Amino acid sequence: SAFAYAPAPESRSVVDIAPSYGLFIDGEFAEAADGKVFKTVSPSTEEVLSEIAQAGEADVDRAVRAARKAFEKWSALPGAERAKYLFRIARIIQERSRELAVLETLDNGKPIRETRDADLPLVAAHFFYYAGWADKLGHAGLGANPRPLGVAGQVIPWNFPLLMLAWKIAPALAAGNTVVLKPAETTPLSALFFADICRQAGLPRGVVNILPGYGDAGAALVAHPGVDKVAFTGSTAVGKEIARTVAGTRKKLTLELGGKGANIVFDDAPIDQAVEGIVTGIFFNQGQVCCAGSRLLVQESIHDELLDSLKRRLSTLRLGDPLDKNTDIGAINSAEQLARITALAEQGEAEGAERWSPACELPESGYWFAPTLFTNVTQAHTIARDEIFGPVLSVLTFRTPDEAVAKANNTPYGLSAGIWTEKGSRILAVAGKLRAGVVWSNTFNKFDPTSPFGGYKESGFGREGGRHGLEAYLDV
Ligand code: TXE
Repeated sequence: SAFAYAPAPESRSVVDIAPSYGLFIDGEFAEAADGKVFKTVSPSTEEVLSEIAQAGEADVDRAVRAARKAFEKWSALPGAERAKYLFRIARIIQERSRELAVLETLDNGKPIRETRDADLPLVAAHFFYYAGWADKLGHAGLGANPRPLGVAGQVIPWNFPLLMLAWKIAPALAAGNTVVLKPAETTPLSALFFADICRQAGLPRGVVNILPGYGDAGAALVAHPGVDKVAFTGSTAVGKEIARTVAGTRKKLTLELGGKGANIVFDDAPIDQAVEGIVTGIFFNQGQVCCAGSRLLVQESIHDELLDSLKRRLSTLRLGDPLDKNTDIGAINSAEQLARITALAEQGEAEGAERWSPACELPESGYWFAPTLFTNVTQAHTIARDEIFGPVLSVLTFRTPDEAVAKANNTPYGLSAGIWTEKGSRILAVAGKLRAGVVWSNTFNKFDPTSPFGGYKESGFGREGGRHGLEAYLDV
């Protein structure tokens, strides 16, 4: 990527993790008002990485007040001045990308190859991209004088901790809002390092506040009357709860929720390329991806050939130490997530689908799940309907393009889909009928800050990324 900054991280020693961290409020690290702390562990070893101050209601209140105060000055700055800070943050992220990639891998469990080659370059790219918009808001096609909303309360998940932070903070600041962000309880570290980067960049105090904590802190932030805009990425259940809280207030809301993406392979697709795309679609980040291609829809006539190739490819995947740059499959983020995946896979078996995994040894400590395929899956099976959020692929078949479209759309979700075919006309025809926020063709899980991302149906509403991502943070 053009945004990569010579990163070659494989050693833990490039990152210095302190034994404890505070909340980041009004430019200072501070203990929680009630003194509560929690531990963050490395999912690949269960080693405690650090002890983190745990935000409660009083801390949320203090952070929102700090953000309100900062909003007066931040929103009044010329866009070009805000851009300077965002460009500075983007450059520091590049300079510290080795350290941040190792940190993210330790706290999340995902392979260093991914944090190094995908997460970190994309994080920097988002800050560069939105820095470029800060002085051009009047030219975004949103009207002559778009205005920031105020204080944004942002709650993010653990699957792409720093990237989800970038998706939320970069457009918010570019548009002139200030931010209170709550990272997920299992992955608070990269957000706290980001707080340090804000200080390094000289960002005025109170513009960004980081509150590690649990769902109760997220709920308090969403409900706080001093918050003007709520942005959430996470489970559909919590998203619905947040929508209920926000209903009847003046707050604006964007939600990015779950998915059950279909990867559709037609009989004329180049099989080897499709196999790579299927693997990327469901095993990238151990399948803990909202837009994962978790349902494979394969045209009946090539089912056996494709499955043979796929199984051969899965047998070459390397599972293990996420800091090893040869690792393909890292650890599952938490014991809770592992239990969820395990239960759904067991249900798949109980309902009669055929389970297969390549021979692979799981490490003794940490949270691990072998890459898993289910064949003989029908649309009635739970594993064909529920988001598993793990390295588990459900294989279904179809005969005609119309049947493929009907099956792909037969889900309450609508976040992503993939099409594999040599026929350009078929790509256009099928893509036009899919109810999904992103449709990839002959590739999967490709991201770019210039492209809007978001869901149809129960996958949420609003878009993040691109010019459309600005709209969520502006009154026009
Ligand atoms: O999500 P939660 P969990 C899906 C995926 C996964 C399932 C559960 O299917 O298996 O959700 O994951 C905060 N008010 N996705 O339990 O609880 C929480 O502290 C406000 C899809 O981890 O939604 C964390 O910061 N905030 C997904 C964030 O919400 C609350 C990414 C997400 O946690 C809250 C993650 C509340 N009442 C999970 N309760 C995606 N779309 O990519 C919790 N939180």
